[in-house]
Amino acid sequence: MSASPAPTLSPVASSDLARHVTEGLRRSPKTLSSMYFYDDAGSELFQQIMALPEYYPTRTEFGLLQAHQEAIGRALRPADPAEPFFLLELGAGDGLKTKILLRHLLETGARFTYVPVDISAAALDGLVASLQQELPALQVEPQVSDYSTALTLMAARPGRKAVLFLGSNIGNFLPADRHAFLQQLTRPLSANDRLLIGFDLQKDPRQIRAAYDDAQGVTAAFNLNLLTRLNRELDADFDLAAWQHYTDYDPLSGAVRSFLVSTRRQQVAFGALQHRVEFEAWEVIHTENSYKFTRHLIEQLATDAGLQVQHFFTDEHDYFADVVLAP
Ligand code: AVJ
Repeated sequence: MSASPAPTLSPVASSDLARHVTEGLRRSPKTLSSMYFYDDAGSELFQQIMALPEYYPTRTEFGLLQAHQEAIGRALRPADPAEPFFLLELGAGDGLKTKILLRHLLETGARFTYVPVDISAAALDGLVASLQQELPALQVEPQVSDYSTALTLMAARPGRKAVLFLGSNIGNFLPADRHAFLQQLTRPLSANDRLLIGFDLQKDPRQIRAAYDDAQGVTAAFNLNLLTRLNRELDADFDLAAWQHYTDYDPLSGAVRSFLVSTRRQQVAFGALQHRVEFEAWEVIHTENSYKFTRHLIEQLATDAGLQVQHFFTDEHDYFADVVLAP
């Protein structure tokens, strides 16, 4: 439903792909960032992932926003209806989940401006067009920039800002980076502002693992598409037949980790980088982290970032949480 997350406050421009790959494949273990999954083909595959029977997060968060729209709307909007009100969304994607809240706020007479933020102008164009169709009364100010710039610009304007970061995109950060991200996010905000963050919760480990290793192989194709992208954009010669998707879930750390596994010893040439990379048989490239949270971890994270948990909304199975935070 909602597409491409940019798991950093200042996403690296695509021209920096070469530098990122050079650096990441020199490391041990070799690493590539999940933010490069989302080229056109990758974004299309992510749309398919969200519709998979095993991939519960999107439809769970959708249902939970629907069930709690009134309470969430009340928690986000200013008490004084005359106060300017900006709803910022970081990584809005197709906005399917956000439309629930937007529609509800419009129907209850809230006056506000929706500010979807994305580094991709194309992604925002699509969203704005669909909003004009479906919610013609909505005031939209799309913002093509990194998250940090958008927040700083908006902070200078008077009124309540409610910042949405849905879909458990926060799970892509390593714990230390997650803390830094939240601190940067919070710095430009004032005590009158609010955050609404989506967290996927820890649950049956088998259910979590299945969500990242679906029977139809769509998630595998999504992970492997990164190599297709490197073949195209960096003139690499990855033989896709010699690579496998592998994912595991560690219930102790709450981390789902995804890997691309080299099934044989091989060399890969990067035409654009003028160098080769060696892979041992069964060596892996670590491509993604998708952390799962507990209520306790979320409260700890909030405290560490100087935030207060105001509301903790969950679905009936406690699969997912949308949390309202205040500085
Ligand atoms: C969009 C980052 C929340 O980690 O669950 C889905 C991406 N990766 N299947 C996630 C993803 C593999 C997704 N996020």
